[in-house]
Amino acid sequence: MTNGTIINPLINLNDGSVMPRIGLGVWKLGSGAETVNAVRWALEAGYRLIDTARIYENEAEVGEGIRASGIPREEISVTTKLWNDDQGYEPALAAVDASLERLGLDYVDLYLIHWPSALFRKDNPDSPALRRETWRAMEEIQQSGRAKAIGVSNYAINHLQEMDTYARIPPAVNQIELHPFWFRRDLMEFCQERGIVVESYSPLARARMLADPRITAIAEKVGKTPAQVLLRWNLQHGNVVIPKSAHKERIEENARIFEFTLQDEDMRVLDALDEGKSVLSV
Ligand code: 1BO
Repeated sequence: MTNGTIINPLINLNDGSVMPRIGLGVWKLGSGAETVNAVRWALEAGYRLIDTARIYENEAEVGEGIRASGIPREEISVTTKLWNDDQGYEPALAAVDASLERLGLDYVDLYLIHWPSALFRKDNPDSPALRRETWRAMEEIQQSGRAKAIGVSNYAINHLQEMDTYARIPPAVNQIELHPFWFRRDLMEFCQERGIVVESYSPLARARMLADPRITAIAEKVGKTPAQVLLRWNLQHGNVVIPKSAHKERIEENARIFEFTLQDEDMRVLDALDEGKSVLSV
């Protein structure tokens, strides 16, 4: 697909639908004009995937940005996520309706369980039964057409294995923190072997890491920015990326990652940056 200023290829999901290889993530973008503008700029630049969540408190602004862009709804892939205190069958069904209402949309393209644990439920925060009940609701949400595809986020291998015991529909996507400083190759390959698309959030790690000399050296060699190199690394591992930015130029820069290739030796240098843990403070 060619839109705006970027070429934006699609990836096939295991349910027969597709999603763009790059999207705008709006985690930590503020409510109000910051998110509305970022969404509009991204869509004008050719992005066709916007990733939000109930907990980001900007679903309404995402909907506003989509409408302000003038781009037909059916050309845009919208993801939102169910927050931890909405886990469970009935709460999950109510949560998707509330998210759709805030977005001002009839359906989302992808609905995700944000975390495997109902972290804020004091009664039973890590309950396989609760995960099963939530997924039962997710399957109903997909069948009712309120979400075209369903998936999970922050699921580890054991959570995905557990799903084999109860899921009638497998997750289409596992959205996880993934970048060279937290490579998670085992989890990535486990998902890929099962046809679950890995969608990398925070693919640019932290700003200070963009200045790492091992990254800047590759960036200079290929004539791209460190951010473009990190995003390209993720793409070449087969993943979808959803970098966040509130800046128009940065949003456009982040999307120009389809017209160059990292050589195997550069990929190996980046693979070796793995520190084995999250670099974020959630
Ligand atoms: C708490 C939000 C993590 C990224 O979606």
